Amino acid sequence: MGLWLTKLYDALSSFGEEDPSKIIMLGLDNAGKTTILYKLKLNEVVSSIPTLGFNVETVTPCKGVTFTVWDVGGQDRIRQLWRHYYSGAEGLVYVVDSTDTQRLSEAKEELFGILNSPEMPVSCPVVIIANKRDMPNARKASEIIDAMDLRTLRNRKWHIQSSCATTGEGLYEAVTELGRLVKEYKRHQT
Ligand SMILES: Nc1nc2c(ncn2[C@@H]2O[C@H](COP(=O)(O)OP(=O)(O)OP(=O)(O)O)[C@@H](O)[C@H]2O)c(=O)[nH]1
Ligand SMILES: [Mg+2]
Repeated sequence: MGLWLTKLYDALSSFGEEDPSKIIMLGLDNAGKTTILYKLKLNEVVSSIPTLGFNVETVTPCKGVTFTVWDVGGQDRIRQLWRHYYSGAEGLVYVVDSTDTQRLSEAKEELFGILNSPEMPVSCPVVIIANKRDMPNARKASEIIDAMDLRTLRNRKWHIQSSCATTGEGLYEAVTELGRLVKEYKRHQT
């Protein structure tokens, strides 16, 4: 009986576990992508230098949610490499520095460029992270929605969450919502 119960428990615990979902994390340079990745992975703030290539890590931020996250450098001259990562993406995390008001329109152009790219899977969901909310001059999520015309996003589910990557505030909410949207997206793919 004990063994039978153990087997049943094992079967139930693995129920619903699937392969990690492929998540690409993009956004302008200095937005906080690498800080977010390692806060999720290690719960530590790594002293990051600008990413010239990419970092890839598998993270399980909450039970039943496992992502393989591709964090690709956002400097202007290397943004042309982004499209090589789109294929098979099941979710996009787009990180915005909510204090960098001068570049919100550039951040918007790049986001719409990604979503209109033929290599980007149609209807793959997007979570926009409005990062650096700890700074006094940070714009609120509602202001970012307006400044980046996010309400004009069509044919895909999106969600915005403000965060502070260095303390981790808002990240759990962001990945929980991402997990939900990705699951829904994958269900419709099959
Ligand atoms: N105050 C504050 N600083 C942050 C936050 N998140 C990241 N930073 C800082 O912002 C700087 C850039 O962070 P990165 O994670 O390297 O940015 P990135 O988006 O990976 O940049 P690229 O690799 O160049 O594309 C670093 O000095 C971080 O410590 C935050 O939430 N609040
Ligand atoms: Mg980086």
